[in-house]
Amino acid sequence: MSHHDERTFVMVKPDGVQRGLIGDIVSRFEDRGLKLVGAKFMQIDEELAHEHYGEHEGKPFFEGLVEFITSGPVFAMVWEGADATRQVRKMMGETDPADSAPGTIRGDYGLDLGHNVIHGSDHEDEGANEREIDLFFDDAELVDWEMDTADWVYEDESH
Ligand code: IDP
Ligand code: MG
Repeated sequence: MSHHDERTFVMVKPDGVQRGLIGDIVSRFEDRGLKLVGAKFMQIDEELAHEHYGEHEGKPFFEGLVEFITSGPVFAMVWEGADATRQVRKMMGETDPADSAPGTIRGDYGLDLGHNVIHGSDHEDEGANEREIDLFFDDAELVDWEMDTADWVYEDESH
């Protein structure tokens, strides 16, 4: 593996699951050339929600955020590829769907800040991707595999 092995944590939130957007969102990352290395359909409990969103504890929207993220199933994923964390954030759009460009996930599917369809690790928060992957996945749940199309996604051979 090489510089194409950056991994990031991504999650379809309860609103995205309820609205039937899992398939579309997975397709966007597949189409981009990213490699899926882990995925699970699960419900987040209170404790995990507090850990995952710990940086927002004390903010006025925190309790509502925890209530929302634990309110129904989510689809948690790990995607791998060159610059994966930043590229996924670009594909997601801004935190507020109202500020997100059409063509981004939040810009295409959301209208409301609290219900913004998707979570992705923040590339501006050093190590957030690895921390979040560890929080949601055991090592054994992540799959090492060769994606044959990588020869066409990347120009060089080092993947
Ligand atoms: P991010 O999801 O784009 O990384 P963060 O600032 O980390 O955005 O906030 C985490 C989540 O908390 C957001 O995705 C959004 O659902 C929710 N959130 C953030 N700020 C507000 C707010 O001011 N009001 C309500 N919900 C918010
Ligand atoms: Mg964030």
